[in-house]
Amino acid sequence: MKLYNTSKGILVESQGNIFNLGDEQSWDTIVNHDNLFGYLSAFCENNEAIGSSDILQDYHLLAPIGTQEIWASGVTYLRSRNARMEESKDAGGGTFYDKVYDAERPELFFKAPYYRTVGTDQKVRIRKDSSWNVPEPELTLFITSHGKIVGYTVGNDMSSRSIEGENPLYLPQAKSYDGAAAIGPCLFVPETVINPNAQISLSIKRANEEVFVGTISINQMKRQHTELVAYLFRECTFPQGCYLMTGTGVVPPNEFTLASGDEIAITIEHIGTLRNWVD
Ligand code: DO4
Ligand code: MG
Repeated sequence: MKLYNTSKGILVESQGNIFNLGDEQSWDTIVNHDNLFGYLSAFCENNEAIGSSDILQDYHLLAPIGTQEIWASGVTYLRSRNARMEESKDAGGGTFYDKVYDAERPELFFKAPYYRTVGTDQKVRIRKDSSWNVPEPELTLFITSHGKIVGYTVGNDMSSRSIEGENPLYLPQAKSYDGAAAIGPCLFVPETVINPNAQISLSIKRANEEVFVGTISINQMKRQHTELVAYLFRECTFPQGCYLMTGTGVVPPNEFTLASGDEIAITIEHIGTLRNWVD
């Protein structure tokens, strides 16, 4: 089942049909159900579909978010650990990233509030004071206020590698700025957990030519999703639930940096494609 936030209301896609959840409820109240799959299934059973999945093309999709915060975890894949060690070796980062990859406590950081987040087909940004920029394609969890993972979306953790590599203490500036987070195109709400063999793929095009492509399977992640959530919820409450990006396992080569106009497409099996352009 998939939940879409659109300019004309909130839609559910179930078995090839689209249902409209109406205007009475906000995104925040709809998604914060510990049994979101059961809640949406009951809605679809008791209401008429407004059409087949084809009608989605007539809607303008918004980011699947209300007032939730987006958090992120890092260095959860070996590829990310190696890339960070390399970029920050002059700042002594070699040992920081190695340690966090093996430590019991994961790296968690605040990524973005909803107003710094964009949806599919919108523009992401690179910082003007940054010379080395990449997208980070990440499976993103939706967690209810009780700490239950009930959905998944595709996330892009836009990052400045020059700022992060200069000094690990600059991480918040490398990661959090206007247009640094993208999520979408929908919230995927399965009956059980997402298939661990699901593939994440990243394609970057410049003037319609593919300049980078990479894939990783989510089962290559070092940590469990529940482990990340347990740490995040230790000392933080999230009245409307929250999003958590789970880290990247796809990193373009060091000589690559994003440019204005680049098209970034991130696809996660079962969820869909998040497509953004660099401003
Ligand atoms: O510590 C740096 C950020 C790591 C990150 O964002 C990732 O691994 O995805
Ligand atoms: Mg990341």
